[in-house]
Amino acid sequence: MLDELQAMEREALAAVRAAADGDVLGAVEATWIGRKGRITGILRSVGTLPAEQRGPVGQAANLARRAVDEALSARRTELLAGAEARLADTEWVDATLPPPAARAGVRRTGGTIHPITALTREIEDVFLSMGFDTLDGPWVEDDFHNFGALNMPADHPARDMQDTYWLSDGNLLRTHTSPVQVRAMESGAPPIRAVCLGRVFRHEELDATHENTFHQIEGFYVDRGVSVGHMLYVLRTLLREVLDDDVEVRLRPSYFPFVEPGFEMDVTFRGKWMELLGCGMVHPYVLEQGGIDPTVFSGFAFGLGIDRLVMLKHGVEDLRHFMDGDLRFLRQFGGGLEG
Ligand code: FA5
Repeated sequence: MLDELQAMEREALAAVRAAADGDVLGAVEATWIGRKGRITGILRSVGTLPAEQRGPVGQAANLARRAVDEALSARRTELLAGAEARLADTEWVDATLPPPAARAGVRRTGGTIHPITALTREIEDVFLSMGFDTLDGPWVEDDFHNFGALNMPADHPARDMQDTYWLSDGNLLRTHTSPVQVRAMESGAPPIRAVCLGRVFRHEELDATHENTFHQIEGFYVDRGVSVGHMLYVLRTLLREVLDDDVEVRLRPSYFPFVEPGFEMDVTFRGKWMELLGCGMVHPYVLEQGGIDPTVFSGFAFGLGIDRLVMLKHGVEDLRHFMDGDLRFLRQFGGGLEG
């Protein structure tokens, strides 16, 4: 029996060495040390042997089993390394070569940063440098955050100023970024100094300065002793950083239910005034809705149309160009990704 085991071990090891791939190795394993393997069979039969043979045969069968197992693992590693080496030989690329189209004389272009994205990032940088946080808010809003908490209860006429896309579940696509003010006040205590930049949606009549999907930046600062002076400083800094010096601006009183007093800021564009933003001191009711005591704290807020600022910056006469996806138009803005 011991001789037979030795012969089996030799035969099994030769089969392992000769195996040329993983499938053959699997078959060799099954033949010799699998559940129904020949060496396994001997191990199972040890109990039926005469008592004096059990020890030596059991030990020899275990050793043979281990030797075959180790040889299988070593051969597997060897085959894998060989396969990887072959892959490296056949699939290598020279990453320093120009792409095939360029080699064939075809000019390939990469993408460009969209002008709205580029300005959004620029504005974020300006506010980060002034110590503001950037916040995000949901596009699908509820009535309370978009209107109610902003002092526009149901049936308030000011709701008509923002034609709303209502959803069948009673929620809506946010019509402005102002709900983020409320969310920020609900979740944090003053001082709160933050901006939110993002998409807003209105069921608008479209023209050169009105889109139905456009972008706003909401900025707000709530603390003790915040005044209109702070607001003007921040707005002036923003406009100075992103626009040319010669843009004329004017501030005029205006009405938004969520600020008191309220203003609008216009800029000159192509010889006419264009409304750029709404702003004012956060209404005491809104502070209360956000859980902030209006007898102790005050704040300013503003909401600016980013698309209109991009028009101004690049002298584009119609903001609808920005969203209609014409690559010939968008490529003019470069933005650093052109290939
Ligand atoms: C608001 O949306 C207020 N939430 C702004 C605000 C915030 C006021 C905080 C006070 C305090 P308004 O509807 O005016 O206000 O829009 C703000 C700016 O978004 C406008 O000045 C304009 O630049 C831009 N805007 C408004 N409607 C459109 C539109 N349809 N297309 C492109 N830009 C628009």
